Amino acid sequence: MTTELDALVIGAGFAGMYQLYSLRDRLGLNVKAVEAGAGVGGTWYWNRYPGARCDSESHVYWYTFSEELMKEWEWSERYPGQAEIMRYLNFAADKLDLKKDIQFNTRVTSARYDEASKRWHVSTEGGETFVAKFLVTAVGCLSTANVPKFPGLESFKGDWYHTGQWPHEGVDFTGKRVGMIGTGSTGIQAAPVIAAQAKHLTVFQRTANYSVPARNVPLDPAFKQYVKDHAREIRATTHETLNGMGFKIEDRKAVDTPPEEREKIYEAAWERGGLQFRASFQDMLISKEANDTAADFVKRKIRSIVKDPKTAALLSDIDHPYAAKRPPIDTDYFETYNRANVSLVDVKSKPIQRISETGIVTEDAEYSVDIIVFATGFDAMTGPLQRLNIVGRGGVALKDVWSEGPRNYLGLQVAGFPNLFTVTGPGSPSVLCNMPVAIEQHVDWISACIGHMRTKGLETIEARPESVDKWVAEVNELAHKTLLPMATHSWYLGANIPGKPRVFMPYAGGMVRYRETCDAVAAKGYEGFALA
Ligand code: NA7
Repeated sequence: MTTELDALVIGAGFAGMYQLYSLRDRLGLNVKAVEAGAGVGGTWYWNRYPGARCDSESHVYWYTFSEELMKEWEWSERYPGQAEIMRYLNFAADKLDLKKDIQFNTRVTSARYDEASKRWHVSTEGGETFVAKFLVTAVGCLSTANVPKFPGLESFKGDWYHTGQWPHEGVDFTGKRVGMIGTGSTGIQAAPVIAAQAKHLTVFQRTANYSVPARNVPLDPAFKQYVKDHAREIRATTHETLNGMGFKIEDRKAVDTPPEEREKIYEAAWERGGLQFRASFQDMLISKEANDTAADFVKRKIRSIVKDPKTAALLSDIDHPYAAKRPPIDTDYFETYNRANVSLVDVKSKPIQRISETGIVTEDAEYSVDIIVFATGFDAMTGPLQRLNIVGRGGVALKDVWSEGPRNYLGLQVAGFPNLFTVTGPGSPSVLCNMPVAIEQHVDWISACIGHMRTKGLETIEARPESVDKWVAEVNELAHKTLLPMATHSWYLGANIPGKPRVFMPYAGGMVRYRETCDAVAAKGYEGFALA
């Protein structure tokens, strides 16, 4: 079956839903979205692991393009849990009447640009074809699960799961010995919840990680009312802050603050909890000396919480600056190691070698487990795009154009791939920003661009190769003005996937500057793009 459209959107998470709404209801396009899952939700549809919760506070983790939506929805907790986010996205999808234009259970297998007709031909696993003038990918940054290729996994007699492909019916850990590999944001959220149920939890840690308490609480009625009354101001704040959050980064510098005062500031931030910890000082991510003060504070906290000195030493032996990798926030993560049924295994000094029929084998021991949980992250940012098998003008594949790392203009368009837009693509703030804010900015820009083309009777838009060269250089330069590339094993750099080129992928110049750049490009008639 072939369906002809003005535009096809791939994905029905936060990004795809808003893109569908914008193109359909604001521009009046004939548009559909296709989605691999059986429902809306994207990342939150797949990541149902125990403890899955957003690290952005609920009053900034939603759509803000509609005051009506903001006033009608009420979050129940400081940080929204996975189930509540799913309820929210279903509420939004129903309210905007989106589901009738989303084809679920539909996985895209390839997308090819046909030069003669100037149309994208998109094929699905079910054998369907969509032919569309515009193709917008809204596939998320963290949707391609990374299961390390440990030999022997197929022989494992127990059950194993990746956190990003969690069974909808849940997993019962009662009476089970569980081995969990990975201590990123996911493992840090999951460990306390699994430990509370399992007979024993063994955590396999390769890189020790910082974490700050989230201090999640139910929201009181006064705050809920405040959010309703200040919807507009909340949106404005998220547009003014570096990372699209609801809090501002303090002006003061850690290096200029006397140690005693600095300690009090960190202590207060630790008590308040959340990602705001990194906003304590403006120099935290640009000066190693400043960062060391934060790193030292968190390491001392870890050692004060964890009672067993050997475990405490392993957990606090952190080799990268604070927040150079995505900083997790947690509920009782370090406290979990004080439970009698939890143990930590260092797989940095003694790496995992294989999986046996009965468990996980490291260089010096075998750990028998009934269930393995892979909290091993994702082929981030480029992975979700590459698995679409996109082929542009002249039969050139995206995988070849990006063989040495992602190359695009504004994180939005790739040279040689006309009328293809990538929402929160590499080279845009995306994962360094509160995602819904980054998503709304991209969708608004893309929609305005398509609207402009229609008004002017233009057929195609394509990033110019020289704009791509400049943009790639700028993204790289901005990253290297920060400490972010110092976490040499982070997924920001693609370093978690063996063989993946090491290029710092997100735009580190902040959302405000990025928004201004995109607006200026549009105002100058889409400078740097070729329009025909
Ligand atoms: P992350 O942050 O990529 O964490 C994955 C974890 O898994 C991390 O601790 C890895 O250690 C570990 N890992 C990966 N491969 C292996 C192997 N082969 N052996 C041992 N350990 C391994 O993914 P998350 O799902 O936690 O978080 C992703 C994002 O989702 C998060 O940042 C938020 O933005 C939301 P490593 O550090 O590579 O040594």
